[in-house]
Amino acid sequence: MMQKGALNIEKIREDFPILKRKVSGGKSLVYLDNAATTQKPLAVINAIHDYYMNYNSNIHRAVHQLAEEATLEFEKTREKVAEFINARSTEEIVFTRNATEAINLVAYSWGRTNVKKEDRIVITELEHHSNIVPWQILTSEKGAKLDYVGTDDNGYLKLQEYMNYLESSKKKKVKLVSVSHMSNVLGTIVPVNDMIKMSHEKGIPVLIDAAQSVPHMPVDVQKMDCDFMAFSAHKMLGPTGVGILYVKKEILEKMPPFIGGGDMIKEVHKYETRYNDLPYKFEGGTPNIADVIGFSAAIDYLNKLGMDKVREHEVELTEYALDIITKVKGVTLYGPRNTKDRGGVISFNIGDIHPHDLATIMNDHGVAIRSGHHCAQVLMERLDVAATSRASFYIYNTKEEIDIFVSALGEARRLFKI
Ligand code: C6P
Repeated sequence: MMQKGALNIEKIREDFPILKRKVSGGKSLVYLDNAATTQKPLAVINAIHDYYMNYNSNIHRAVHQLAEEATLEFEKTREKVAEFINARSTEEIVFTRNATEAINLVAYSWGRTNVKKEDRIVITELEHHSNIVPWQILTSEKGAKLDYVGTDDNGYLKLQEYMNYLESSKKKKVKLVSVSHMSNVLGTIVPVNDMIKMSHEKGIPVLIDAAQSVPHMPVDVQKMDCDFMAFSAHKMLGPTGVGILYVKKEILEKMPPFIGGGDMIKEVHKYETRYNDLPYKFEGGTPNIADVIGFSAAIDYLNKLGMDKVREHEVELTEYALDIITKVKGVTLYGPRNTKDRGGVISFNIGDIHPHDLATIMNDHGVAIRSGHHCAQVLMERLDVAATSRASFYIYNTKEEIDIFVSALGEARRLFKI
């Protein structure tokens, strides 16, 4: 279907072979689980195929032609990532396995050096487990404490609480703020620019979990001025197994290594090692070469569309979806209503239908949504629910697909007599 708005969806869909497949006994696939992972365009699949077919080799080591070609392509991705988020240099871009590992790297390396007994780390009730558990591990090891900024009933952060934590930072010794840019459950876009400014006024560094923002809107780390940022390639058309950690160079220079081994060293002697330059010091062992190279094609694809257009398309879809879902009897919606403050993620419950039952009925209609706690159990407790259903959109989704999704919701209501 030709969308009126920002992107040529019909053309985009041609690039995603998986969208042509049938599921659940011949139904067209309606893929609305993009916050979990996105589908991959042919360009990404082909780039990985090309690497294995034509220049498979380890990188940064040998001088033979294949190794040089692989190293070149791998490092090209780093340049593209730096450009995509406007980092000052490629030295600030560390490849990890995923956003989770990127946050753990900071907790392990920076955290273990800088966080001491009685110190505080400020996070929020919106966080994914990846931005909670590493800090729990660190604070329990160090005898430090975690503080949670609460959320109001509309899914916004309570900024006064945040300010209170910062105000009392002298007494409480806040060492780090770590916050999600966009909630994977509520869709809330957090005002990180203001929060970073406030935190920096107190000399406190900030980590941004951008797993749900970098794939969906323009993000500029220099404008934002965050100190650390983590995100995953697989949520932005790229392959699984590639995460990105951005760290300001002056901070990364002072961080001890995370994983010791090959490639992260300059010289190793019996009892001492000289570490490699940035960012290689943080990339011990053979990395995920094929998928980093595949990620390059994903960045090219998004750049061609334009991230402002990606955001515009998702706003249009979200507005459309919110408008009709609100009218479905028995629906409870979570998160901000105003699309200016939220991304293309819609969490909801219908009557007392268990989200897993609902997702199963959706599946019978070919509609893939996620149900459960979404790795955000602290937020589930705050919402006072065990689970929600969640539909999440991306560049290839259409209003027609949202109609199919909503009509399947109607079917579920009829089945459960709601
Ligand atoms: N959220 C979801 O369905 P990884 O798994 O490391 O690539 O990403 C972790 C992560 C971190 N922060 C946020 C805000 C996230 O949404 C995620 C991943 C997926 O919501 C899988 S649980």
